[in-house]
Amino acid sequence: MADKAASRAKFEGVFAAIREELLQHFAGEGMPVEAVEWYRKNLDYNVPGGKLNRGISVVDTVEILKGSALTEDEYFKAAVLGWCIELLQAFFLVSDDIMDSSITRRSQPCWYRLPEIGMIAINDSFILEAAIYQLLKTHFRSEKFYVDLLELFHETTYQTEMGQLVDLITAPEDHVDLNKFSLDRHRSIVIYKTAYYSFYLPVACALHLLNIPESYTASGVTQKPYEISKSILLPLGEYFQIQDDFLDYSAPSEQLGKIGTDIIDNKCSWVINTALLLCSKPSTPGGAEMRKVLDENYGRKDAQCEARVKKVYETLDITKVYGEYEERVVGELKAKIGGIVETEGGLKREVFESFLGKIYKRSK
Ligand code: GPP
Ligand code: MG
Ligand code: MG
Ligand code: MG
Repeated sequence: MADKAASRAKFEGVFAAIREELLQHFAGEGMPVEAVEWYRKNLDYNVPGGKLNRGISVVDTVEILKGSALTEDEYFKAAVLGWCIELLQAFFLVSDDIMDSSITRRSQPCWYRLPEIGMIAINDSFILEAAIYQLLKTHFRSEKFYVDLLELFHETTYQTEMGQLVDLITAPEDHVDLNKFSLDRHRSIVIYKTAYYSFYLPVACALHLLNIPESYTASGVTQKPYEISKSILLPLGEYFQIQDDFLDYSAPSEQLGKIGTDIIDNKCSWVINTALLLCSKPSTPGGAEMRKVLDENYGRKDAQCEARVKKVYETLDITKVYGEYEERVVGELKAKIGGIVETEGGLKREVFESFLGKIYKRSK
């Protein structure tokens, strides 16, 4: 496989073609030039500037599973699906930043924060979502897996919205109650709001593109590739969102490209849940006092309150606890991946090793 920078550059090259295709169709509907330019700016500002892990994963997974170089057409189709996932992500992030009152994203102001954009960002996020189905129709309408792709994108969107709902109602702006939080609640939030679309979706897209069925028998073994992928990718996605939560607290914003808002936003993050658990342990010196500090300062729109919460996190050495969690979960994931039975034309362990390699010890 090409090196990382080269594979990113090739994938980015496809974006230009996709953008022109979307804009041409939009202009073809008779939209005024002003609207075409608005749409162009929406796409350029919100779609290509991230890590592109999700989109590139579709291409990587198709390459690994095929086991030989892709034809130009195979590459292009995989890349279109990859960009559909990046469009889905852009739709989520533009709207998530409004809901989370975030300030910056990908080292630039959030789209809704631009004075000329404001709440038009809500409609812009809808258009980013609609672009997915426009692309799927243009490129996959005649494939027998077309309906599978439509259902996959619709279901994944719904799952993410379910997770977002639970994330938001667990973090009301005007009523802080840390008793509502738990690591179980956290798990259900993150599996739904992050893991399905970030991890299962790219692999499921690749499996459909390669016409791999839901279930088949090879060498006398019944294989369920989608189910097996899910059983590894959902816990992997949980680990990824725990990293996101930890970095929200610990990483400098210049490195992260976004300013953490979880403490101020009263979020049910892995960090606060871990802190609450540690405070409740009789073996933690000063646990009850620290719990009181958390109760009085978490979720307040005040930088000093935020600093007090961070001080408790430091005293509890959350960074060390996170490091231990990371080693434990990576060991468990490696064991799960090692248990995959590889068969001709089916899943390969390398698909999952590649995902794990991309996120292990990430710092942004
Ligand atoms: C990430 O949560 C979750 C999403 C981006 C899904 C949003 C879903 C919608 C239906 C809008 P986060 O708020 O922790 O992400 P970040 O830290 O990047 O803001
Ligand atoms: Mg957010
Ligand atoms: Mg959010
Ligand atoms: Mg976050």
